[in-house]
This record gives sequence, C-alpha cells and structure tokens, in this order.
Amino acid sequence: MPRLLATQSHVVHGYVGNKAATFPLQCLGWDVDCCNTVQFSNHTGYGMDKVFGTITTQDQLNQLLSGLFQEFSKDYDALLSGYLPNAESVECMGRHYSKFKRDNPNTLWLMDPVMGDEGELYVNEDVIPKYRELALSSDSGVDIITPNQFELEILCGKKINSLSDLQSALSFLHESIPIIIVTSCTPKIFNDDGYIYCVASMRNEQARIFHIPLIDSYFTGVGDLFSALIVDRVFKMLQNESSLPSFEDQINDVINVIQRVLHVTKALSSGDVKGKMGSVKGMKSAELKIIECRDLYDTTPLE
Ligand code: PXL
Repeated sequence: MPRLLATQSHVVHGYVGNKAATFPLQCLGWDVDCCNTVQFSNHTGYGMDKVFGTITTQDQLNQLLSGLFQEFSKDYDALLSGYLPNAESVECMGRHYSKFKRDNPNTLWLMDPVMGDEGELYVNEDVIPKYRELALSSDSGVDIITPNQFELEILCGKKINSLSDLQSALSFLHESIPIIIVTSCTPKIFNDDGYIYCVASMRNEQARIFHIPLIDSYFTGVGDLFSALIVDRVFKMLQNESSLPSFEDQINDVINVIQRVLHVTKALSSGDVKGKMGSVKGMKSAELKIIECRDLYDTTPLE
C-alpha cells in the first residue's frame, strides 16, 4: 500500500483540506497520514467571524514533522501540502518537505499553494514570499503545483489577461517545477463565457486546455479534492508508465470525477445549493458530499 503524508487544514464540520483529501485517497488504496495545520470549526468561507478553533503553532508543526521524519524517514511515497495559515507554517512545512525530498528523491511532492480565490486571500498575506521561494527555487523539490489563476498570478507577480500571459507564467514556473496544473482560469482569457478552464502543463510539452462546464454555485474544498486525486493519478502513472492512460487522460479523468462529485453534491443537498461567501446556510448546503461519492474516485477499469 503506498503511503502519503498530507499537511493541510482540518475542519471539524465539513469537507475541505484533509477532510476532503483523506477519504478519497483511502478509497484509492493510500495509507494517509494527516498533519493538521489548523483545527477550525469549519472553513473560512462561512465568514471569519464564524470560524472557531486553533492554528498549529510553528513550534508544534516543527515537532510533528521532525518527529515523523525521524521515525519514518523513508516511508512516504508521496507528500501533499495544502492550506497553511501563515508564513511560519509554510516555511516549516517547506523546510521539512524539501529535506525529505533531498533524502528521498523518488517521493512525489504536490504543493497546492492555497492562498485564496477570485481576488480574496483566505490565509495571511505573509505566506506569499514563502510560497514564491518554494515555487521558484529548483532545489525545493516540488514536483507538481496546483494553483488557481489568482494564486498563479500571485506566484508570478503578474496579472494574466491573455493566453500569452498564461504561457509566460507557465514557462517562468517550469524553470523550477516539472508539472503545473492551473485548476481554474477565468473565461476571459479564452473568450468563451460558458466554461471555466483547467490548464495542465508538463515541462517541455505543449500545455493542455480542458473546458469545464460552469456550475452556478461556489463550492469550497474542490481544489483540495483535486490535488488529492491528481497526486494519486500522477504517482500511479509514473510507477506504471506503459499500461496507464496518458497525462492528458489522467487530468481529464480527474476533472470528470470532480464534475460528478459537484453534481451529486447539488442533487443530494436539501434545498438550493448556492454556496455564497459569508452565508452559513449557503455554505453548509454546498459542502462536498465526499462520503456519498465513495464509488466515484476509482475509475480504473475492472480486470
Ligand atoms: O479549500 C481551501 C481551504 C482549506 N482549508 C480551510 C479553508 C479553505 C478555504 O476556504 O478555509 C480551513
């Protein structure tokens, strides 16, 4: 059984961060170790005045990661990092993960630089230079990065208004990172309002663009589920090169799974699913139906 360490948020209620990633990864056959960077009552989209709980301090995170890596130092096949609330936690995760990668270069690290969406940050602003350091240094050891367009713009320090801006941003980041998946780009770049776009790019290959039909709601945790499913697919693709679908097919497959999860979430919610920032009722109805979707994650055909 492959083993994965996920360092990201824990919420008591709902499904973002480790709560969105762990169960699907377990369904896909992973032994998942979770290091929680915060323990919040619920995600921050409910409104900052409705989030209760604690942030794992730098000292606590440092103790957890150094202890883990001392005791199980060769054990992880994959590392996942997501929601980290401030500069100290990004720095601490980055230092430990980079050291682990130097000692275990075959381990796959997917770093989701979770900062915000649609122009709004949901972590401290001071994470920005720390994420830039990790994303722009070739020896940090990050293999895959999954920013949304807003996060990509922050990492590159430039707005993306056209396809050529997007291409330049990808080329800039590929100097340090082999696989970049931009999980959602605005339709503005592509001149077609009916879709959002996912752009997947492997270094030295033509980027692939995926059209995703819009669902009229705001779901939280989709990026966290996406990065979990991607790390699984890319890991299995690299392990088993010839017999599995191509990179493009793997991404397409993950996008299809996510679309199905969103449809099930909408269908099973009582009342209208209309996730809206700051609205408790709206956000609660848009919580991903992670458990109900248990049969959707593994799409490998039966032998
Ligand atoms: O999905 C990103 C995310 C993860 N963890 C927590 C969040 C959010 C987004 O709102 O609040 C705690």
